[in-house]
Amino acid sequence: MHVVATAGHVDHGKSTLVRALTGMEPDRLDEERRRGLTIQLGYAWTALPSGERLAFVDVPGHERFLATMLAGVGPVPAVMFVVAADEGWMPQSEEHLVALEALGVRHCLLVVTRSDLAGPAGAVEQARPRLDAAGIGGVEAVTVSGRTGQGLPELRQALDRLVSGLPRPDPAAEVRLWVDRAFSVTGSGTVITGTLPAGTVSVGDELLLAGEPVRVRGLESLKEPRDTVSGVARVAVNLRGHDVSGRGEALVTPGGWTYTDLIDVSVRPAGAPRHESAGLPRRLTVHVGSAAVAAEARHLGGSVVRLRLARPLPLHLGDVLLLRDPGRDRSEVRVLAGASVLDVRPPALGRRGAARRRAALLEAALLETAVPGMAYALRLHRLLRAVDLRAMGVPPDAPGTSGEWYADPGHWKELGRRLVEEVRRYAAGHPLEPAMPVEAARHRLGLPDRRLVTSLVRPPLALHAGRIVAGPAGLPEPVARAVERLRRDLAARPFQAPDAGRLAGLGLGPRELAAAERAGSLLRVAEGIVLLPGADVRAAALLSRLPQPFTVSQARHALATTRRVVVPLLEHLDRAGLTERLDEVHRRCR
Ligand SMILES: Nc1nc2c(ncn2[C@@H]2O[C@H](COP(=O)(O)OP(=O)(O)OP(=O)(O)O)[C@@H](O)[C@H]2O)c(=O)[nH]1
Ligand SMILES: [Mg+2]
Repeated sequence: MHVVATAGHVDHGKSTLVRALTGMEPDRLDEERRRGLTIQLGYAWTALPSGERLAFVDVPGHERFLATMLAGVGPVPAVMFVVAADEGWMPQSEEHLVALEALGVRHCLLVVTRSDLAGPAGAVEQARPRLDAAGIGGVEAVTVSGRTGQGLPELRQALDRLVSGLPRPDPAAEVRLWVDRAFSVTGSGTVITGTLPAGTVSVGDELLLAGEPVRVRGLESLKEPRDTVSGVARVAVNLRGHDVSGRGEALVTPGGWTYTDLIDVSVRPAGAPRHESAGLPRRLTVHVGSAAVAAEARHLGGSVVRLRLARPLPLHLGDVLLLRDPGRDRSEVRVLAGASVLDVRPPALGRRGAARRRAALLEAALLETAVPGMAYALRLHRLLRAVDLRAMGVPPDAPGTSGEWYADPGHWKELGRRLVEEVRRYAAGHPLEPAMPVEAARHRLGLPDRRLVTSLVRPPLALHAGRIVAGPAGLPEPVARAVERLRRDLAARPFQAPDAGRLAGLGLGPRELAAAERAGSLLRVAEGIVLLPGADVRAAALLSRLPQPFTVSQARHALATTRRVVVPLLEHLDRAGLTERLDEVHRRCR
């Protein structure tokens, strides 16, 4: 099924056409029929010659009902633009066009109606250049009369061509159903209706409405009960657990959207050149989907504007908004601009110049990466969890940098570099325990999760018992790796120095070991006997628990090692002044 909205000047014959095409009455209110004027959105549907079903959202043309028109068009991907042959292009034709331009609507059919009253040529001539200017150029034009029915078969064919060219929405997309009507039905709770642009809603689903959990009790599409409906579709949803709420709320997948009242957007003035130099007023109305929300605008720089919304809305990066001046003189076009969402979680702006820097960052990110995309989101936020990316509308499709965390590649590299620096600085400041606790490193780098720190540890850094040691700086990669392997052996058995065979196997000769020692990643107690830095202090601490004085053999047992290691180690401790040799066999700790 497909959904198409109408657009066009008041009284140009939109509802008459919808009625003629569907046999259904889009103007349901008595007042509408009495005044011959659409006030509320109207809904009607038909089957096209191809068999495809097409639903219309019929909008009012009167300028006073622009907000209603926007609520109808907002969630709909395609438009039937109606111009009366006898009147031609009129102010609300222009206003609706500017709105479509701002909303980025690209799929359109031009219908010149009331052709029983005048020839269509003039209207087509006026409309064409306007549509071209709004970026909806090259659309098909059809001439009809809603009164005589002339041209209606051709219009049906043209509608079939229009909908067959529409992009296929993803049935697995996150649901966001903007409510255009809500009412309570005695005995069965609340019913909301809307245009589902993509995704799937099923009976039993647990969704959020205005941020509150609700359960889908029943579903209808085009008045038929359904268990499940995928977009694009008109749907009526019977909800459990919510009071009737009005137009402009959205029924959404939990976790699928970011509820936010602060956004940074990129603004494209609509209907240029009229507004090119006008700038934006401070107070605006923001339209998205069927919502109309008051907002305060702050120009940050370039095309970037920060909007504070009067209430939070469920948004994604890349969402298209329409900005309207709520208080302008009626004679002016009141749609000011289209805007696309650049950030749904913008940071607070502090000192002078912060706004300009922020705008520059957003514009630079825009140049380098596509919005909305994961790379773009990470460029802005540097580190995000999978759940954050999903809520921003850029769900990850690959494993994270570190568990659920995703990092901007440039930022991650920089963090790795800074960690080496921090660990070296820490080691210099703590000669007796040079290994830096992971938590201290997390704090220094300002990271939100310890796991990020451990993922950053790679040669020349290494992890031992919750601490990070700085390994050889500038060692050739194979040597650094071999040293790292040794360090892992030693972490488990700190006084069992590797034997000559193991060292040879790892390709660590005297030169490599000397370099590793210089870099502070190994301790050489004698030629060919290497331990971890700090092993000597640790050995002395263990030996001090023995009855004093102690023998070489007692030391060997206490340190769980061999004579080959313990003799040179004790001599090293003597030299370091940690132990003192009393005679041929006895030593004591100092
Ligand atoms: N002669 C003639 N009259 C038409 C035709 N289409 C509509 N009308 C008349 O034009 C008037 C307005 O028609 P509507 O269909 O209500 O116009 P609309 O565009 O829906 O108006 P709004 O919803 O208020 O913007 C009505 O009196 C219709 O009978 C047509 O093709 N030929
Ligand atoms: Mg109408």
